[in-house]
Amino acid sequence: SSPASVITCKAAVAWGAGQPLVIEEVEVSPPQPQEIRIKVVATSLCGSDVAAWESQNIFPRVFGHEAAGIVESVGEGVTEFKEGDHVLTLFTGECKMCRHCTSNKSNICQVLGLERNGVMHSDRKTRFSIRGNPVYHYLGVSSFSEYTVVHWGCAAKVSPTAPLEKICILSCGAATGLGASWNVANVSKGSNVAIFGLGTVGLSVAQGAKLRGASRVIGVDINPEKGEKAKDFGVNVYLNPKDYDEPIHEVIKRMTDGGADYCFECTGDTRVTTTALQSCCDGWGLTVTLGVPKAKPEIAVHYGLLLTGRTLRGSTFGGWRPKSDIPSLVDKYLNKEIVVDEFITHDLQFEDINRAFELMREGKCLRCVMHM
Ligand code: CXF
Ligand code: ZN
Repeated sequence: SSPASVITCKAAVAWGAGQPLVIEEVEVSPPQPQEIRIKVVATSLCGSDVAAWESQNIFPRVFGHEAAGIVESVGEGVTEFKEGDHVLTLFTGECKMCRHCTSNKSNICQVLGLERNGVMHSDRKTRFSIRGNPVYHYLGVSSFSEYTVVHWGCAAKVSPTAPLEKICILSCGAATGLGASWNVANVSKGSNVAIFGLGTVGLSVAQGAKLRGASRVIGVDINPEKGEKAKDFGVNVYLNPKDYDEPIHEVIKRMTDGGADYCFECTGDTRVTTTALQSCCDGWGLTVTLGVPKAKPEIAVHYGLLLTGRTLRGSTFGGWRPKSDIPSLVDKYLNKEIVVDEFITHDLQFEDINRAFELMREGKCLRCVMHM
C-alpha cells in the first residue's frame, strides 16, 4: 500500500486542568518507525485519566488509555502488525528485549514503561497537532481521538471475533484487578479477601478472587452505591467505614479472626494503604497496591506490622506482561470464563465524553464506553 499520510480527525482535547474537553479537528501524523496508527473503535474512561486531567499540567493534551481499535497503517520496521488487525492499546508496553521483559519476573518494561511527559517514547515528540502546534499524549496511548499512534510494543493483537466495544476495558481496569488477584497475590481457595475501593479495578479483584474460590470477599467503599453493585461481582460483605465508630480495620480483623489473608488497595489514597495493611493478618497477610495516588505518595506503616510478617507489594497492570498475556484474557472473555460486559454501565457517543468525566467524578459509573 502507499505510504501513510497525515489524517485529520476529531479528538477530545483537554486545554487545561479540570476544564471540559473540546472536540477539535487534529492532525495525526503517520506512524513513525516502529509505530502503528490505530483507528479507535471504542475507548473507555479510567480513573487515571480523570486524576491526570485534574492534577497535571501538560496541555493541550489527548487523554485516554483504555481502548480497542483496528490498525490503519504501520510504520517502518513493524512486522508484527498489518492493516486491519484488531488491537487493544497498552499504557505500559512490552519491548520483549530489555532486562525486565526477558526476566519472566516483571511486567515493567524498561523501554516502553509508563510515559509521564506527554510525548512518544522514541523521539520525545507528539504525533498530534492543531494547526502545527503540538498536542500532547497521555501514557503513550491517547485514545480519545478517532485515530492515534502508538509504539508497536504498546498494542496487543487480539481475536477479531471479540467485540471491541466490550473488550476495551481489558486494556486497563478489568485486567488490572484480575491480574492483581491472580498474578500478584495468587489468591488461594478458601481465603479471606478485603478490597478497598469498589470501582472497576476493585470489582475485578473481586471477580478474580471469587473465581479462585475465596470463601469471603469483603468490599470496602465510602460510596453506598458502589456497595450495592458489588454483590454482582463476588463481594459477599460490603462495609462502609462511615457506618462504624471504630476504625474499619478493627471490624475486618474481628470478622476474619485476626485479619484477611489478602488485602487490595484500589483507591489511590495512601492512607487507605495503611488501613489495608492493618487489615491483613499476622504471619502471612499480603497487601497489594493497585491504586495510583494523586497527592502525598508517601505511605505510613508502623514497623510492627511488618515485624509480624505482613508483606506490602506494589503492582502495575495486575502483573500482566501486556503483549504476551492480554490476548489470552480476551479469549477467556470469549469462552465466558470471565465477565466484562457487566462493568460497562454507560455507552456514550464520543461527542458526549464530558459526561463520562462527570459520571466518574461523581462516582456514578463503573465504565463509560465511548463509541467513535
Ligand atoms: C496507571 C498506572 C500508573 C500510572 C498512571 C496510570 N494505569 C492505568 O490507569
Ligand atoms: Zn487505566
